[in-house]
Amino acid sequence: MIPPDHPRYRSLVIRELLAENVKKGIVSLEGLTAQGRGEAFDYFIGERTTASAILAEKTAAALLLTARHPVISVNGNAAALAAYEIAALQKASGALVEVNLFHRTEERVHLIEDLLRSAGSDIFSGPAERLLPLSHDRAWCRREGMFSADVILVPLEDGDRCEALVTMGKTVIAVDLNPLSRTSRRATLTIVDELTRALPNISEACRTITRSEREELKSSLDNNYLLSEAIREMTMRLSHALD
Ligand code: PTJ
Repeated sequence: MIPPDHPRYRSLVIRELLAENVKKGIVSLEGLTAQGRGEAFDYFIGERTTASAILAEKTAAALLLTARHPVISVNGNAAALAAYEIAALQKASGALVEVNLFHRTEERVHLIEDLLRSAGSDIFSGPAERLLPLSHDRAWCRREGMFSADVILVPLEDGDRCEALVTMGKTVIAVDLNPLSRTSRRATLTIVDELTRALPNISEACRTITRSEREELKSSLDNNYLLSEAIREMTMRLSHALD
């Protein structure tokens, strides 16, 4: 039982949620380490959405809304943390939602699809093929789903697949609290923000940005700028941590 007045209440509740989802088979054990790494970077950024992350989130909305075939790729952590936020983003952006896993078993795919459906997403499922140029199981996807996507949103991605998707000519939007990760540096656009803060902001931008704003946001996209701003924010907070 976590007391609601605990100063780290939210963080502890999220840890418990992930641990419960490990027991259900939705989150992989490795997913807990990924969450821990994310939490550390979230401390550095002040556990808030920065101005540069807001810009990245609006740009993500512009890319999703103007895509021919946008896809949201979901893994175990993303489903456990943000099933409702994913459903809302699907509604706001019109993107397909498809499960893609690093630690892949058919059983996990079905459990995650069921969780997403129960939160309101329409899942693109069915038989997958080994279509992406990768030696691990993230290669499995659907031909009419992420294989054909032009814009793909990848929360908590691994660097290999991000690189493979970019090499295939896709526009890759990553959500990753670590601005130094290979994923962050390889993606077309990186949102350095916590997933449950980032997704509602992208949905909100999908509902509010105008057509001309979409074009402006796309043409001024500069991922190196966004990453260096995130690193600048973290450095600034670290250098004033004990003030
Ligand atoms: O469910 P599976 O089998 O597909 O496995 C998924 C994991 C997350 C285990 C897999 O993709 C993985 O190992 O990811 P990595 O390589 O640890 O990368 C996760 C990245 O996401 C790290 O850079 C973390 O800092 C970041 N991260 C973790 N939690 C969050 C986050 N970024 C945003 N929001 C979070 N909640």
